[in-house]
Amino acid sequence: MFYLRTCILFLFLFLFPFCVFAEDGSQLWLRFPNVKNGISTDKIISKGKNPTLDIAKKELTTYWQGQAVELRTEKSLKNLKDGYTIISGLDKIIISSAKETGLLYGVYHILRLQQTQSDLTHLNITEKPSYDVRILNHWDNLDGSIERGYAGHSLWKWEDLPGTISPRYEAYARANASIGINAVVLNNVNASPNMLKNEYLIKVKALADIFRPYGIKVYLSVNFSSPKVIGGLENSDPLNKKVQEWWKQKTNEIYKIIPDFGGFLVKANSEGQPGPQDYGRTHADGANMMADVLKPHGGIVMWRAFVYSASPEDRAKQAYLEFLPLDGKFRDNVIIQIKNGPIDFQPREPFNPLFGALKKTSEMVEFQITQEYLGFSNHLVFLGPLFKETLDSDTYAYGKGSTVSKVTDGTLRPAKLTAISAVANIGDETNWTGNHFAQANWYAFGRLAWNHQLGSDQIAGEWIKMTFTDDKNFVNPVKEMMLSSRETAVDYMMPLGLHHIFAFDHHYGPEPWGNIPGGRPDWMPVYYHKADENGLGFNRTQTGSNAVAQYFPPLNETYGNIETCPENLILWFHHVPWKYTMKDGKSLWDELCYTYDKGVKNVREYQKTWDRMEPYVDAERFHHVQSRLKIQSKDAVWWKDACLLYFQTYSKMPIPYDIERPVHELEDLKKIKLDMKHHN
Ligand code: BDP
Repeated sequence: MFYLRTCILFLFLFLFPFCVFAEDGSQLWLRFPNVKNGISTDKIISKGKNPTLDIAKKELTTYWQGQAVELRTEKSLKNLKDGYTIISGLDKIIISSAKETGLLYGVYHILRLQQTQSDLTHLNITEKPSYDVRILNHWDNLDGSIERGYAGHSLWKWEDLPGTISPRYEAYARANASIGINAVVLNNVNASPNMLKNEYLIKVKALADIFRPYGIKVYLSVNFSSPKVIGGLENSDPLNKKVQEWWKQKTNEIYKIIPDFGGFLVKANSEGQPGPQDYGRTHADGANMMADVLKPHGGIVMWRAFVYSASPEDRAKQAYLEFLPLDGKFRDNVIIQIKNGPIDFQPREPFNPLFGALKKTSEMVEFQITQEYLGFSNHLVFLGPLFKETLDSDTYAYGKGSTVSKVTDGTLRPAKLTAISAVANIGDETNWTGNHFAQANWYAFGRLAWNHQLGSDQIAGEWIKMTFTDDKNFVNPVKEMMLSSRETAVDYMMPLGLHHIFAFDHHYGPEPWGNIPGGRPDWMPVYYHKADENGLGFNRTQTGSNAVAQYFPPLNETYGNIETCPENLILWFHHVPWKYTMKDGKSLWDELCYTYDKGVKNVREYQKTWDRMEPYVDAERFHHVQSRLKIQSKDAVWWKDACLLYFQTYSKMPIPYDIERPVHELEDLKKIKLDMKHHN
């Protein structure tokens, strides 16, 4: 009996805490591992009652261990939007904001300072967000699948809503609020018209109600053909009065159900989606029709510039060619949502030349957090440096210093509303993102959307300390690994400006030989790398497609001249002879070999680094990451062998002897067909 009781006591005392704090990644960066409780309620000074304030207070009483905190709403701080100030008083910290949401953000700020062991004395902080709308785009379908999702099924359980509310909805909202994300598109840009049916709007309302206290507004992707498909109209022509009326009624209905609804995201006339061009109308006709009905409610239209057709024109040029003539024709509540690069979320692209080119139209960046082209959730790739690279790129649109961030955040071209978006990597897996390290990409997007001046180094550091430990023996090597990981992925996948040479359809793994007879040329890798016996790369200079002309001077010259083109983009802009001498004196072919090899070697180093981290990490996450790194390592070799052996059939040059020899046969690699159909 005694024995039994001891056992039960043992189980309770020792195992219970582990059950409660299972290190399964579900707590993201909000773990607060050493905090038992926060301050008592009498140490929180605040007037008024409001659900957002209640959350802020609860976070403080659960996790904040410092001084008393005063939460002040100050109308005079309106210019900070939903930003805030944090000031150390004599015996308390004062957080002030014009909005309750700002106070909540301020609370997360001090919690972050606490968890990252930052100095908490003499605080004098002023934070103003870089963008007004900081939005995640979920590519979630109504059947629970996620387009390009690698972390399980959709978080939104449409069948159970609105009756059953998963606790993860609130956990999701809280995670977003903790990094300043204040908006979400719930459904796939390849949108089902059914999304707008009343039965779904009621489900959307249930989510909006949960998100609201966390400062998050809900938006929807809409299918341009909705009036015809679910409204029973003859067509969906934006100039048809009945169509306009349909959208008006539908929009009114939405706002009746969700009074603070954010607006629509639209993928039109792109990859088979319907759009205004089906009726001989322009993108502006389509976008404005929606903007007009949203306007009275304060809603916006995010109209995507990701458009291209199977035309002979270089795909990299098409969005610019379509949208430039429409500059100034859009309503002021339309924002053109532009992917960071001109093709499609590749490991490295130059920035999209539309940034800064539209002078009278609002523009916003679209990033992809989900790693469609970066090894899914198997590869450890920290995207902070990729996001920064685009945001810091100088477009020269208004002279030197016209970075993508400054042409989109209202600095150089005042905009009524500024926004930034990214395709989410979140699913219903316990750790949210499949790979524990992929959580860092969600985190990084949120932090940069809030403040695009932050460095990747700082963001990675914060995330590591909050997610794992602040032990510098862990933080330093892991940070180094994260910061180099994007370049490493570029190196073993598509170095020197190579792009779009991955496997067809699912996009996992290499397929540089890809060239399906009768298939759309612009979906084939050979269209993009143009390997032949002379060399490699896409000639986008004046003697080629002249895509360089879409960039402002001096960039058009810099990119257009093989001598001045940055080498990390050289094959994007030039068809380069195999024996061309690169800056380090190597031939292009040798450079390619060494770069692929470097990529592989770095992943092997990451494995070693991670194994050395075992003492600092819980076993659960340690083994999970370890197993993913093994996959990444194998994949890196696969990429290297596939690309080098294939390109070698053109270069006819030897692989330098001091790099690892291929371990595969090209013919075997060509036979690999992964069963990973993606659902459209
Ligand atoms: C491509 C994806 C496709 C998306 C499309 C888009 O492969 O699944 O629908 O982007 O952004 O990269 O619309």
